[in-house]
Amino acid sequence: PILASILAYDLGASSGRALLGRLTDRKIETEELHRFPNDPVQVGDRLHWDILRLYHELKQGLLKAKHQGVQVQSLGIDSWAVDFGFIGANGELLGNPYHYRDRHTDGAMERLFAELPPEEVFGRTGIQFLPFNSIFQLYALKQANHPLLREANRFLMIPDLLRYFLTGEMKSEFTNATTTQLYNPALGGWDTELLAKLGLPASWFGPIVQPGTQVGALRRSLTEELGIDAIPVFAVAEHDTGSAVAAVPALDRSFAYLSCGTWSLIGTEVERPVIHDEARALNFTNEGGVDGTYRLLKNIMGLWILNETRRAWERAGKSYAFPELVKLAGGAPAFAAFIDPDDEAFLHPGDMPGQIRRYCERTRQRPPEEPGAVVRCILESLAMKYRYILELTERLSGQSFNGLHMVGGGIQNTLLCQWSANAIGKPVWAGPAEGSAIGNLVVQWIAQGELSDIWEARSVIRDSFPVTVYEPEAWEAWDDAYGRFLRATGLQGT
Ligand code: ADP
Ligand code: LRH
Repeated sequence: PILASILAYDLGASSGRALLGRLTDRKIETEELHRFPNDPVQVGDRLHWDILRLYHELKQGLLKAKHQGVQVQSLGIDSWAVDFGFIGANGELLGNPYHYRDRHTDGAMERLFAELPPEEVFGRTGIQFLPFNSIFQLYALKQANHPLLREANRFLMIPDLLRYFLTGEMKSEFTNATTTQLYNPALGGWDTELLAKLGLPASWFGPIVQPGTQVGALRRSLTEELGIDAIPVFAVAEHDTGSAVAAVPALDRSFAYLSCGTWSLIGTEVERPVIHDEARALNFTNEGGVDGTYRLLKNIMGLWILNETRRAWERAGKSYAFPELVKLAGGAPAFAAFIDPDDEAFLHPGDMPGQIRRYCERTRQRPPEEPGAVVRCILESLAMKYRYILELTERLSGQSFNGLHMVGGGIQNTLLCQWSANAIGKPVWAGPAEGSAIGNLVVQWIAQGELSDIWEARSVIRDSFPVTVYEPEAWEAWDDAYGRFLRATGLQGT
């Protein structure tokens, strides 16, 4: 039988997947159609995304659907934020998009601030300062007099670019556009004054569409290549964090979330951006969401540190599966050493165990030696930083949360979920793991009138996917250790 489904492509910094979704009687069923690694490629000093390979994997997803006899009714793509490609006058992609962890942006933020004060940039955009935001990437390219800029005609974020490959239509999607730090929520569009001040042509930045807008269909050359029918293509919340938060199965309108993948993003949903001195001083962001919402949140370096540590051990010939690492951490001594996961030492790829060792030496702590102790240090430090940022979110939003929703692949790390509950002293509600892909699906269903709005979608998600509850344990020990975490990392108590 031909099964009618919709398709969500979710591209994370670790892996990409294609999920099929069906909605019947207010129940969502999903099926993983295709999963593939997203390995960046280092060429000389530069780190790139393998964008054509990713496009190839999108096509593999379409072929798998065809071979399974699935009739795909629509599709959407979400991915990590901030990165982009340029299209030239002939309509072709110029060069290979850079990875946001490439070092070409080192120092660019500070140099830009010498020309344009941070107060102005934050006041216009409401976006936190991360050294790799598109604004700083573009500034770095400009300062380097990069040849790309001479030929560039249009600027497209990664999902916009892949959607362009699929359909031939160039449109910028709102949620991801906000992450460039070139979008002005008060103006409701690209900040052309800011672009002018930076010497960036406004003509590069095309029309912006809201999540849930159909933007064409698969182009003829592609349907002929694959031997399939034209499928309508939707702009969803193309920023993966926007899609993940759309899928948080909250019942209460006041809720806190932790989107837990390669990054950890903690915050709350707000009706309008929170742009004032305190938000800037705390470096909180206001990223665009679905249905006109914003995400008041902060980035935490997240499981990247664990993933990169695991890769370093693998290079040294010792391979560990994630569950094995979690088990080793569980057996290591508690609260032996802490890192601030957001120290810039942990941003770039490289020898992560070495960076952790050097951080501990710098902060007069005994560095963890055994793999279990290293992983324990990473996971406990993440849990402590979650408490720190959750408390700041409460302060800034004037709310008090009675628990934390966790979504994303990181919830498979049950120890991290339990320790997060312990650190915050409140329950953690974990699920769904495929938050971004499910958020991608529901935005398509809302657009097609199958769901009325984001709140109906959240209640359907709640009824369709299991949520694991982690009750806090050992509060006194964790609270006491939190004081030591603050002292070791030099973070100020809230
Ligand atoms: P992204 O979307 O950023 O690529 P995901 O949301 O897919 O990330 O989360 C992937 C992360 O989840 C991995 O990097 C890893 O740290 C963690 N993870 C994946 N599988 C497991 C597992 N079986 N046990 C513990 N952690 C896991
Ligand atoms: C998470 C994410 C996050 C961004 C980062 C670049 O995947 O999109 O929201 O800050 O990647």
